[in-house]
Amino acid sequence: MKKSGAQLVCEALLREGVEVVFGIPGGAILPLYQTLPQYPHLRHILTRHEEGAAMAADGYARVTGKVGVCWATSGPGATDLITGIANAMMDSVPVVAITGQVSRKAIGTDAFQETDIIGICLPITKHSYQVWRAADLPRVVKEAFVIASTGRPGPVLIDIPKDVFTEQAEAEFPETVEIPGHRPVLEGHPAQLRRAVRLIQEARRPLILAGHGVLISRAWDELRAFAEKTGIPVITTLLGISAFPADHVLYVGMPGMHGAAYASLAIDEADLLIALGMRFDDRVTGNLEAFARGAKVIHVDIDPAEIGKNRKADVPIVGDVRHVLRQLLPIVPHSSYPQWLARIEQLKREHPLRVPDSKGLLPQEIIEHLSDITGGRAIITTGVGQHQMWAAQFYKFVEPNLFLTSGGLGAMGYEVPSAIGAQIGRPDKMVWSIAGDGGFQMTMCELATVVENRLPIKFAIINNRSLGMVRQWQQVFYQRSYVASCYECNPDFVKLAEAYGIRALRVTDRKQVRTAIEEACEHPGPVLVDFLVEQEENVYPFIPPGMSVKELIEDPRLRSPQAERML
Ligand SMILES: Cc1ncc(C[n+]2csc(CCOP(=O)(O)OP(=O)(O)O)c2C)c(N)n1
Repeated sequence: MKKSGAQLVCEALLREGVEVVFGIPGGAILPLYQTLPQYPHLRHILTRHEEGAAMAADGYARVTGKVGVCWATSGPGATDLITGIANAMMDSVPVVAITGQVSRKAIGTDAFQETDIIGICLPITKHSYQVWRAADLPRVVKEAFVIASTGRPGPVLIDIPKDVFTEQAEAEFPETVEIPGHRPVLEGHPAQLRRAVRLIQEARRPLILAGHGVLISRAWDELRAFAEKTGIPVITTLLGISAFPADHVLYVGMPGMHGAAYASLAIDEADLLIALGMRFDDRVTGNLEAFARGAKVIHVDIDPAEIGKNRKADVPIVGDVRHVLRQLLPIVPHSSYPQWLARIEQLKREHPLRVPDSKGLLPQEIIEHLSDITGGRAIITTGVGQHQMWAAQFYKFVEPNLFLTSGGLGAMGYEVPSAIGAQIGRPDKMVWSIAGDGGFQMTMCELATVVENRLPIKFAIINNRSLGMVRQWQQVFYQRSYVASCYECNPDFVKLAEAYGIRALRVTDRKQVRTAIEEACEHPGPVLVDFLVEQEENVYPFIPPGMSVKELIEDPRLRSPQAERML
């Protein structure tokens, strides 16, 4: 039986197990929209901006481990998806983005709302398709899902001309597809595994560096078993946070530019790094030449291109972290490193990460209370900036896969839409969006999406009336020359939330923090809390870009004459 291209797309998506699509309609994609009523099991979430649709699909994918789907019309609809697609690329998140395109005969004529979205997206997608025959749609959708979700995950774009949506075609839905050149290696090579075990046996001060790959491959149980059997302490990168429980004796913390000083110092003293699904990003390493000079490296990654890219690996292991850990578990020795752990404890005592004294309300204490009240079990999303770093430092995640943040791209505006995707993917979980007042204003139009879909998301605006991280850099590197970083005009976020029908509270004093958070947790619907915090608070510690742990600036209020010298 012949079907329209639009019907073929919907059926192919349902066959991939898709339950929800985020998007906004427009001329070129209208035939697909008008077909939706025939497919009631395909839930459509109408966002208020296409960036919101792409980032919600990303959040949904991260919490569920499934492919997130978003779509948009041609031209501006498609270009609005770009930040979300780039974000999924940088953080290896499986997303399929479908864009409507002008009709085939109009392509290349600068037609109304025509954009070469394939050309634009080439460097920020794993793969891109433009489909010229409706009959190809089932195979293309199948391939797109395979490419997005296997190997190192990432976004795939399918661009579909309007008249391909309406074309009638007879088509088969393939069960499997062959994609030339796409053969992800899952198992580690046995000889390399044996070499890794030998290095582990020789090490005196080993560390595990757990990255996003641990969460992507859902290897948190294996990681825990591996750490407990070998006795090796665990450091998590920003995107690896919540891959290992923060209350575990072997947990050290996050290293790097704004990581805990003791985590960076431990790396500096380590003699072996077991890097699992992480890529030695510059925010972790700082100056590569000075990074972990005394350490050998075992590097496990599913993407062979990552191994040796930034840091030479003594033992490269190409494979899926979960598979590799399962292979390693029976062959690694039972061990413990009491002296090494004692040294790390000493570093923690000497370089503490704690809320400094202050008269005014501090973001750090808000996050500590939030962590305490939610028991470290809420899903936390953030934007980018100071609040993101404080959330990473002060929220103690005790369950796996709870932290959603824009790590690679560093895209402000991620905090609200990713929370929408997360709450739809995990309706059983409490979701807190920790937002900067800057980033929140980039996608706050999605509050309407929250209300329309009855999502009980809680928003904590860390309101410093500024682009805090920029202001901090201006303070440190540009002698307090605050150009365009302090807001003279912010909306009244409480009234704004109320305008959307969201319950809202304002907190100006530390005495109100706990009750406000408790009230928000107890309320069955969405709640926004506007926390008015100190404007000039800084994130510490701070390793300036390109520098090493030797140049680490610590919070002058906590100690460190070195920090005072630098400020
Ligand atoms: C889309 C986007 N534009 C600009 C930046 C550069 N940038 C990084 S942090 C930051 C300030 C963020 O301010 P806010 O969201 O209020 O968070 P805060 O740092 O105050 O916690 C800016 C402008 C960015 N990361 N993303």
